[in-house]
Amino acid sequence: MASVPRRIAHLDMDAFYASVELLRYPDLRGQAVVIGGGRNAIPETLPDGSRRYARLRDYVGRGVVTTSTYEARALGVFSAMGMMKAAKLAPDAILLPTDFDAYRRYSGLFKAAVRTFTEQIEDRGIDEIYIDITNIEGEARQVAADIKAAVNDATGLTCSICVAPNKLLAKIGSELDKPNGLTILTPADIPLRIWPLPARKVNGIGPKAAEKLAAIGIETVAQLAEADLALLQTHFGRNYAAWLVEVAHGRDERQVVVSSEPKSMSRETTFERDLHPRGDRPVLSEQFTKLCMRVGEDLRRKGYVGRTVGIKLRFDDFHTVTRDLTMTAHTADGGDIRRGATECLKRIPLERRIRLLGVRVSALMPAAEQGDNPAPVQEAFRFDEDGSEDSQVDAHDERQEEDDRAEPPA
Ligand code: TTP
Ligand code: MG
Ligand code: MG
Repeated sequence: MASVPRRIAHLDMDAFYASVELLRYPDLRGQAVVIGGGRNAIPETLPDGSRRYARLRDYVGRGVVTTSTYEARALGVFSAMGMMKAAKLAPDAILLPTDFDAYRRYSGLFKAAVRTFTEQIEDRGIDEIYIDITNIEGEARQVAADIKAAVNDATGLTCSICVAPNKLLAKIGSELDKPNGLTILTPADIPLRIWPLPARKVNGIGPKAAEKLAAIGIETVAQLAEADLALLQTHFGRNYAAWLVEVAHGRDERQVVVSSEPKSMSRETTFERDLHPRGDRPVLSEQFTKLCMRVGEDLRRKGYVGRTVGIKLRFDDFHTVTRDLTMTAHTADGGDIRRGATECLKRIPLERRIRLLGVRVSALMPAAEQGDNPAPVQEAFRFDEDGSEDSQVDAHDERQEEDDRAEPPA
């Protein structure tokens, strides 16, 4: 049975962090702006209401540029460049601090806007996704235009989209007409639009492989497409050589992998020595607060809010008890989580030393889908049977040990 040709879109936000900042500082539109400063790059509001911005030339330190506006790129300033080096190229560029919470929020907003078209979305990071639009009715160009409009309505930001027969081409294509690009690639476009590109534009050909390719005279995708398979095999091994030939011809069968939503997020800690519920109360209380705050940070970093707070206690005899409480509204606030967790804690008789303490928030939803809900108020308590076993951790749980701190996503 002949299968329907797939239509895979890759969407990538334009100058993402910088564009989010311009929503907040619209007076900077059209200027060279660089994101990556610390606290001392926070703009100063003058008595007359105008703002004074930090300039790149005043920057001292070892920071790197996270991103820059297209105006700054025209001066040679790009992501990952050292800020001092960037200052030499664009001394008058405006410098702003990074605000990951804001970028995460807008990331959630644009993804939620795309989800109104389809659930067939693969999350590829803070500002990009693959979308399988095969089953969305309409011309590819129209579907892409509709998605771009929905993203713009939800965020005020522009993105670039390429629709292609597979992920490989869609990813390459979304860069071709940036910013605000809308690109359609068919197999017939490969010689004209893909082959002239440097080989490193292919996702999966990293700087090292590109260097090795250059050493054997292969700079462009076209040269790769013409290369002798045996030659590639001697330099790259059978598998990678075979893959190189496939990608040079724009072939890729990978499916869009729909990202599963986490069911809960939790933090737990096992104490170095078992703690006494009264004698060690100050330490316990401090650890308890810390866990609640950490879970709140995890939720905010990943862009979720949750409605059910749970705690877990393991005693020195390894007996484990859990309790949870559902609140009236979703939250990602450490203080709210602590209040809920404290209610849970009150329901556990503390008669033995404590070995482990854990805090979990479940009943999650993306923060972007939360309206302006009122602060959560406790509504009802739900108690597990006394002496219940450690609750099963769901396969999708974003579970992290206390000392295993994840870095913010790049
Ligand atoms: P990109 O999508 O690579 O870049 P961009 O959105 O800024 O610009 P473009 O229009 O070319 O897509 O990365 C998304 C965000 O990730 C970017 O705004 C900042 C951050 N980032 C870093 O922090 N360090 C980096 O080295 C890169 C490349 C990006
Ligand atoms: Mg981008
Ligand atoms: Mg990107």
